[in-house]
Amino acid sequence: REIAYDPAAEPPSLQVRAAQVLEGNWTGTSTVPSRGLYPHQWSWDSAFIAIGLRHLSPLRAQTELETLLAAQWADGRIPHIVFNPSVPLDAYFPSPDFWRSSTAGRAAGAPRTVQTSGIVQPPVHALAAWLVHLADPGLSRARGFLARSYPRLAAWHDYLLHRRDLGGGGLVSVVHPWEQGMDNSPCWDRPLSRVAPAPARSFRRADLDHGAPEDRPTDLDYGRYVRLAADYRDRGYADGPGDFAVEDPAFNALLVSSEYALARIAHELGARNPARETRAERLTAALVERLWDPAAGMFLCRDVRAGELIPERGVSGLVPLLLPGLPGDLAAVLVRTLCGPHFGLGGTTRLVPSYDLLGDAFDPHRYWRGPAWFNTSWLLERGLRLHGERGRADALRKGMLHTAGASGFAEYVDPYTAQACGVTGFGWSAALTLDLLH
Ligand code: 9YW
Repeated sequence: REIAYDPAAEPPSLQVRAAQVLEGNWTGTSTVPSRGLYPHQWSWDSAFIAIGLRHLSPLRAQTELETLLAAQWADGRIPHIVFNPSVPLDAYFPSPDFWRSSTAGRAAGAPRTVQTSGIVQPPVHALAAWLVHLADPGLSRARGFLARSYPRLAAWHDYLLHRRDLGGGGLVSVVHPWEQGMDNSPCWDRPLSRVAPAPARSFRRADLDHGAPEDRPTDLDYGRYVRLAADYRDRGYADGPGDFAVEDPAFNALLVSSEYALARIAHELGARNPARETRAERLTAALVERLWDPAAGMFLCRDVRAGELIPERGVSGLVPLLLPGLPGDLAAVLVRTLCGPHFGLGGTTRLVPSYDLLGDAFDPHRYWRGPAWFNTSWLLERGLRLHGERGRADALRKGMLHTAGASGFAEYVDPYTAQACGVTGFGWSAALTLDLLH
């Protein structure tokens, strides 16, 4: 008896499932992180998404970044959210009527035609643009993709380096936990404790319509996020000393990576700019000087207002492993910390937890207070590979691919059990899976 081949009986491959997530989250001009929870365009999500999308459609990946860059402010900042006008106002909080970019952000040069937030997110964009270009250089050249993106990316980096060096030591400060992208990391608890929260009744959280409250930030966290953002808005989004200013290792390391990428882009365009490489090296040196903590065996965040390092081990302090210019002895210590008891990689964990397994504030389910995320694991996989740790990089890659499929491309997972937390069908979880498969 012949057994008929029935393709429908075959479960779709991981690659096909990841592509389906990106297809479902595509709006025509960009990709939402999540249809329900995050129905607009987010800045660093789009950069990670473009890195995966380039394997499916280099054109869509270019478009993703171009849509984001089109919302850039005249002062150079790339906003952390670009709002989709067809999504109802109450679908996400804080909505455009909170940020009021086109009025409150007028002096800072907010665009008139699109509504955006007024804060920023980590600068992964030049790195993404370079990787997207490499996926199809012919198409990229024919469309002038790099030629059109380069001035915008350069202005973005200039904004960060000139307007955001609030500590005066050559590093960029974030002025809101949402800017760094790891919203409720225990690293922010101390600097945030100085911020008077906005009353809970003064706003309505839309995130709780989609996520379990015990997987999300608390109302007190949100009160402080709202206060900081409203104060910034009421100052016309002008940069200067505020209540919250933190130098973060991941944010600055991503800027260094993107500076190297920008140097390659300049070279490709025939506009060689050696100053860029020097800038990346200077930033790496400042990172080591200001944020390295030998006792912790990793980088820590600096509370600029208090003038001290914050004694909490967050995954952000491992991300500088990504840097080619990192002194070799520091890279070796970082790998030891990553694989030691605080992060457990290869021992108790298969993906990198967002926070110290042994820390007092550790919680395996609450957002950035312990769960493992795909973007940070992807960055560390690259870092391990760069520093010759091939076996560990391969194991992390394998753990990520397995977990991505088993969790339905979860937003984040319990670092011990890999149980899915937050939403599924999450944009960068699917995109970075695709990237690892190539
Ligand atoms: C928010 C979209 C964003 C990510 C952040 C993550 C979360 C909450 O979702 O932010 O309302 O912006 O912490 O890193 O970019 O996926």
